[in-house]
Amino acid sequence: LEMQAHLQTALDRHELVLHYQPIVELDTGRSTGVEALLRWRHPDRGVVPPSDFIPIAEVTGAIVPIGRWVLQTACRQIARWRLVDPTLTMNVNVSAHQLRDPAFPEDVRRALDASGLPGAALILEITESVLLEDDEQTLDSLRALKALGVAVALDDFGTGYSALGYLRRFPVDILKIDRSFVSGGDAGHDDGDQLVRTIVELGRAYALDVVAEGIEDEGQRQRLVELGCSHGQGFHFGRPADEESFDARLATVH
Ligand code: G
Ligand code: G
Ligand code: MN
Ligand code: NA
Repeated sequence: LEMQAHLQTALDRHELVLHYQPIVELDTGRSTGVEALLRWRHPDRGVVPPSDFIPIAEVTGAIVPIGRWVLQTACRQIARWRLVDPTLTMNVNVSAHQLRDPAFPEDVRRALDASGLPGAALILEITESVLLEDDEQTLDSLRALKALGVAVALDDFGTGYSALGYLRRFPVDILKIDRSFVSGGDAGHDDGDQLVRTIVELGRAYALDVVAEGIEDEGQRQRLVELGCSHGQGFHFGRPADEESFDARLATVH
């Protein structure tokens, strides 16, 4: 309860920060963009991970102003990095609550406009469970986002129902293979490999990009390349870190 009250003021007190994790081309290691990951620098508890406070923010509705701040901040940041490499993209995680808000596509448009960005600079990550609710408002919002040129990625893909029908009904552009099949319990086993293969095939069939999450070592990178996966992220390429960290990475390759 104390955390709940605190969350309302966290934004005003500048306690929320975004960390960024590179997303790379698996064969060259070149960064194609970053995923923004929210952190709360709590005055007493230290850094609180989103899994500990996003669920609370969803219940209280604080996720709406927080989500707006995340979008604005992430857009401003990628606009700066695109001065160095104009092809870079920004992935932002979006919760079900945000997507059900009819004002959400307009929030996205405003954030893009404020930073002078084309929609193509932004990728929104949603989970399959959002689509399984099969809500008309969600479909409307996804269509409006598509009209802006914004791409949609299915996060943690492979852990839910993965009903193919949803891939046809909803405008989705990218599948992010859940890390449990990459470096988790199923990784390196036939099951994990077969699932990666299946998702890569699915990507080909539906013209979707595929990104592997949770790549932690060179062996996993090589295996994913063999399985036909083009892009990935994970501790092997870079942990989520503050903006200076990605500044430095860009400076060394440009
Ligand atoms: O960084 P970490 O592993 O703690 O992230 C845990 C989860 O929090 C991730 O699944 C991610 O989707 C979610 N998350 C991270 N940042 C944001 C954000 O800005 N908004 C929302 N809605 N979820 C986020
Ligand atoms: O659910 P989502 O995919 O948005 O969550 C991303 C989370 O995964 C981030 O919080 C990040 O800290 C974590 N993560 C990123 N790369 C790796 C990795 O290589 N290994 C593990 N175990 N976690 C990772
Ligand atoms: Mn994500
Ligand atoms: Na994930």
